[in-house]
Amino acid sequence: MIHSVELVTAQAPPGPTTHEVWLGNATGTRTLYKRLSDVYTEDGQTLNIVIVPPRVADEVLVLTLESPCWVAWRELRVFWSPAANLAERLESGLKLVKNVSGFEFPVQVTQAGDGSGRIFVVEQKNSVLIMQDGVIQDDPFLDIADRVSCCGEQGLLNLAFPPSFPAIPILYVSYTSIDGVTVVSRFATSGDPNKVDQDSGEIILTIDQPDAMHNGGHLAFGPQDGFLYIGSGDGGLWYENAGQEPTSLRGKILRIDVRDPEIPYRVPDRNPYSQIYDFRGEIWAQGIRNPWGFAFDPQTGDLFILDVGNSHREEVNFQPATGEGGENYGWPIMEGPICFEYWPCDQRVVGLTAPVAEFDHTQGGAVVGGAVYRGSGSPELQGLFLFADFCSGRIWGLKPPQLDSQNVWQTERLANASVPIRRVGKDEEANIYVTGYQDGAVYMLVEQ
Ligand SMILES: [Ca+2]
Repeated sequence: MIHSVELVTAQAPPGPTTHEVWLGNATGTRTLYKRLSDVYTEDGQTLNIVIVPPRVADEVLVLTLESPCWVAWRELRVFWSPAANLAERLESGLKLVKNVSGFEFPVQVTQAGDGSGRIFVVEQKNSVLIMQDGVIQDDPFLDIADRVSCCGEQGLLNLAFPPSFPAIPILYVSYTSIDGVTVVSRFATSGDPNKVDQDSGEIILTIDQPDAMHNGGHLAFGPQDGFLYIGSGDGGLWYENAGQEPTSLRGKILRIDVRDPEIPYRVPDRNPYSQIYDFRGEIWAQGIRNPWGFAFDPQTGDLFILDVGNSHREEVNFQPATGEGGENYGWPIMEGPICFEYWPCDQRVVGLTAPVAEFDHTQGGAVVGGAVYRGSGSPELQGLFLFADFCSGRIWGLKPPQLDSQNVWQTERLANASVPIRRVGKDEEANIYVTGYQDGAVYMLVEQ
């Protein structure tokens, strides 16, 4: 229950300003609470807004409409008292239960598909830990502190086990090198299946990064083709055009064949640009900004790609399993359905693939994920793509049209975490887990 909000202004020069305060009601809609018109404000001043009567709200949005030159907020203080658990107000019938805590900046939860029951948790700084029967094992599975730079958006970012694991005991990781370069490397397990041979690391692909932002880094093997898919961010320089640049590996989804251990990788013949001059053959799809996750439906082979937006829209993109690659998801020409203000947008009718779901920043600030639910415990989740918002901890399910009575894409909020969520993943039994980035916990999504 929110009962007051204080705004400490940063402003130059002093003068009249106009603001609106909007409140979210925890069911996905927000309403205008108050408009403050032509109030005289100056730098350092505190505006006090009393909410009478107090309201249940899960977000406060302050919209500044007029100012002499610029206004920002040194602080936004929200005063509240506990209300009923907001998560219980959702109709999904799901909740998050803390499974294990004690991780440091966990950025991925995954499994090897080898029947061992192990859950692998990637810590952003440099290591991968094993969770077995709800207990974190003392010895790390992998620790490559000697070659990883962290943190922010950099670090040890992802781990993927190919379909041939463990018959061929090779696995793949992506990380930011000491020099700030994105690296995809393969490692072998040692004689101990719970331990990677630290010296076996072999770099197979590097992507230069001009900036510390937008590294992407997600890895996954296609369930039908066995190829390694790599999510590559655009590098973080808004004035570049990496997402649309055919000779750049940044701002793309890449697809490579890593099955021959004698070579780093091979470009599959059927990649859309493998035979086209001036295109990098590794490119599977382009027009991506910062894919903080993508996931295949293990049953259909369909691919869901998340893309973190700039200042307007968060996206979920979709490629059916029958697709042949070459999609252009728009960035930086478009941000979701909106023309990006810094690039000419007259191409928008030509060849761009729009997201199947998108959110403004009152709903979510950075989409992360994800996993397609194919478990047996929750029939209502069957075939849904589950993903989350890093900033608010909201977790959504995206239902494809063929599962919807109105034959349209539907998004439903399934649960609210109380902490930022950095990844959605699953174990071998297809149970869904999320990683709490700040509290270092792994949570399981369960029926109420
Ligand atoms: Ca897009």
